Amino acid sequence: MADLAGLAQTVDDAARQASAIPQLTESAPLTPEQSYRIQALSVGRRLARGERRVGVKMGLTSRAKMIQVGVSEVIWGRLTDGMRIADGGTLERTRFVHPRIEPEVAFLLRRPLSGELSPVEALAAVEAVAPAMEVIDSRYRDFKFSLADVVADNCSSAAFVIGPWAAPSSDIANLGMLLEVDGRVVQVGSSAAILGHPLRSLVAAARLSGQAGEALDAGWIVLAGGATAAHPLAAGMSVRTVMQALGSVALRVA
Ligand code: OOG
Ligand code: MG
Repeated sequence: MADLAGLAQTVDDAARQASAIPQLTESAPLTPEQSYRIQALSVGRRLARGERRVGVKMGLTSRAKMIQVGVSEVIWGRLTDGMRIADGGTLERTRFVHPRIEPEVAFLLRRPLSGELSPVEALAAVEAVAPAMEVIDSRYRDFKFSLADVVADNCSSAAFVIGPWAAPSSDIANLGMLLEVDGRVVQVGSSAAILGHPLRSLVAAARLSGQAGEALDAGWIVLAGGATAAHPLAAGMSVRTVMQALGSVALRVA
């Protein structure tokens, strides 16, 4: 019987100390259920330290992301307020192992969501949408992992930044986006890359989180998943995502 609490402490300590660890599955195989349990326990350690749960992140919802990390299954992780950076704010490079950044679409929920829904039903629970970026930082050496490892590591989530909120009536089906570093474009994409439509990612979030017994809550944020491959971060960089119709979101790396 795997020591799930011990493994949760291992990934949580690695994140806190910004030190890379070997993949958990190098020591013993993990089932998907066990890896999601480790994730829940490690985020539970954050909550016990005073962080507050603020939502869900979806992962590997675009082909670009699946190809970059070599895992092709939609995954989900848990967001806390401790991961949030203000728009235009600063990220301390030294707090992370090997951070990367990716453009995302964020949803803000006005009411709880859970179970099997149509995109139209999911949209009815959306208060607002925004351009966003996620900083991912696998705690595993060389940013390499299996499906079970990345899930246990809260799907590499490290930080996120949300731009200006817009009415959910905005058409988000196919929004062009640019990821810029110091004013230079490093990734180009479209929101259509996210499962064909970012609302499908919200539908998947409601289903998967519901299956885990955690309905998406009113006031929560759902990150729909990177629309392009992620870009490595280094100290001194200014990073911005510009999204058609929704505007831009930025951060600096100190
Ligand atoms: C896994 C997390 C994937 C996304 O947006 O697809 C993710 C990783 O790339 O390390 O956050
Ligand atoms: Mg992401």
